[in-house]
Amino acid sequence: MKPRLKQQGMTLIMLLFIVGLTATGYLLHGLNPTTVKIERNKKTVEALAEAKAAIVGWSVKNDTPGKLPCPEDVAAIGFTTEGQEMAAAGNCPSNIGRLPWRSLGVGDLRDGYGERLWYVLSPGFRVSPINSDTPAQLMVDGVASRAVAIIFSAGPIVGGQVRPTPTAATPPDVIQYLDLSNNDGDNAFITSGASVNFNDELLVINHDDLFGAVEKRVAGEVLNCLEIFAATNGGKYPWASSLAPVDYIEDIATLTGRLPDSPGGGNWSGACAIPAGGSGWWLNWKEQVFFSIADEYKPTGAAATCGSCLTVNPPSASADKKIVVIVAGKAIVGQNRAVNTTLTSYLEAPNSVGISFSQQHSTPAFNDVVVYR
Ligand SMILES: [Ca+2]
Ligand SMILES: [Ca+2]
Repeated sequence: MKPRLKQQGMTLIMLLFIVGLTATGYLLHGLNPTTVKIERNKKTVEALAEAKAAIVGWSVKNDTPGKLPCPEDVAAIGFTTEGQEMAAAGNCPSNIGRLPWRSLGVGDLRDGYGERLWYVLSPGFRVSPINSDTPAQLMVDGVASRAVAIIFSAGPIVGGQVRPTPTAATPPDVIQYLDLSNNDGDNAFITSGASVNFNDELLVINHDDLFGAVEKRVAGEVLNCLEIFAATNGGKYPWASSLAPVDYIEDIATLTGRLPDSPGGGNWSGACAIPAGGSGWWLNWKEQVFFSIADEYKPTGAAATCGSCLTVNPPSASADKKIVVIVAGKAIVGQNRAVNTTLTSYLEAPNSVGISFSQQHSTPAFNDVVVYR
């Protein structure tokens, strides 16, 4: 090889070496501990959010709206049914355990450390009555009634934790995953602690997260039942049951009140979600749901034109609504549900007057869920 060519060859090798070093540098930079931690945290945050949406969705679609699933059935670990919830007609054998990912339809959901998520539900969300006034009983960081459920990412081991591969015979022990007072079996949880013995990440499902969605479903089911009734009754709706007494009997000439158990003297349609005789899941809700019909669409009305119907403002000042359905939401400050014979115990102005109505975002001072046609 000529000296010049040899020199060029060496230069090329040096160049490749430098390029290689630079590339390795980028790779090392890509895997630096901070970046890895950010990626792990991102995956954990996404998994927690997906689990939360799935739990709320499960409750909304349940035959008993507002009910929460039990944790994982540990007897199914290692079997094709792994990830299903504990079977329980009423209360769960345990309120804390791993997320029942299969029952929730989210796949084998893992946090940023490859661990399955954990989950705890509040007492009171398995056995009727379950409705807007069912209180959240989980305390978080000393705040009472903070959560109806909590989802946890356990993170890697801390302190003296040991995690053998879980099996049905040796199910995962909460003490080996959740930390400090999060694993002591009571209803109080914490979101932080000294890093040498605490690394749990928590996502809370609060009362509004759950019931904001559940109440919309209930309102929709009721409106659907009333629409089905009208479709087979000349476009006209049933009379309401007056506020007092609370008997769910249709009262002639009553335009605003609760739903009667026997509209028009019969049952709600089999195509509608309210069971015959006003029973089943509806028992949990019927005291908290009201409706109002426009005079034109009462049983003795003409059902011809909405010249002067009901107003729901916002969204509109037009008196063009045939029917309004309102789910009360939980009692707000000043409302006493023990007094169940007056609208003001349930609804906020102007809905509490029962003549004209308003649809608003939920706030501490207004939480009626209003739907209409
Ligand atoms: Ca932990
Ligand atoms: Ca209300």
